[in-house]
Amino acid sequence: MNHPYSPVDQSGVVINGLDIGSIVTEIQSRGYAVVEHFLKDTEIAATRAAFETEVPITQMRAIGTKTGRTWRSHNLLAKTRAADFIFLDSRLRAIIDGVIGKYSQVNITTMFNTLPGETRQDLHQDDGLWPIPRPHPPFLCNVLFAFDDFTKENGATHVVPFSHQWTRAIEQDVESIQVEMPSGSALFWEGSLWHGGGTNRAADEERMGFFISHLVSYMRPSDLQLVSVPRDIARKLPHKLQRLLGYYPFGNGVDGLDPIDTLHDGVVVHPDARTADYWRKQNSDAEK
Ligand SMILES: O=C(O)CCC(=O)C(=O)O
Repeated sequence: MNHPYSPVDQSGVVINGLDIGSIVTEIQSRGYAVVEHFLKDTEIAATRAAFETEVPITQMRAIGTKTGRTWRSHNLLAKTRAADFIFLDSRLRAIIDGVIGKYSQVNITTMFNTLPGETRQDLHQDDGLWPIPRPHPPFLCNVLFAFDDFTKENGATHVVPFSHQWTRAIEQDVESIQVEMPSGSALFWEGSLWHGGGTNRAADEERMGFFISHLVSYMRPSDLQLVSVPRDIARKLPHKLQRLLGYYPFGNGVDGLDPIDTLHDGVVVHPDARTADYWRKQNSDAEK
């Protein structure tokens, strides 16, 4: 019998006309799969409007670029309710279940907007954050929704097919392909796949995407310390013991903040983050 936390066999499963089993097989074998028309135009428009007005953005630099021309906003589930329906979409859930198991958890939520002039990201592996020797079972499954058309011109994501099975260190000069896809498409990949955003050479086209990373449920304490120890107790513990409970800055922490600061002040949105209109004005002032 399969372990309850293992990937679910989705062969033959079809949801709303989408062949989930084939997509899972494609992700497992090639490392990625594209589903066009995953989101409707109306859904994209509504979510984009919320991302533009409700979601404070930090100008965090993309991996391997120093231009400041990628806007990023993490911690979206704390910032807007506009995308909840996407997380809960039964097709999305079934694909993730098929790749990493049905008790997965949200790892990262990011809205990003790659502006004209952004340079190419380094190829990277999203599961490289964990020092786990390769090959290993898949433990991350990620999806990137295209809000704008992704084209070679505006920097469509580079992927290296089959690289999720490779055990060697990433080579930046390896041949890659750019995944061009129309707005509303979903690009899924297994966390070991070598990939990265491309150069945005377009004169005036932004490339907005919405990224959700899923992690297996079992990479966490069996007694969930962060929830089990009430915060008013945790706040009074020695610093080292707070770290041991899980209040440590791993990855992006809490919107780029140290979780131990959030434990004390409750702040979950980076104080430098501003909504898109602020950054648009900054950019246009800088161009004058
Ligand atoms: O820009 C893209 O298409 C991919 C983004 C990405 O992989 C990242 O920011 O880590």
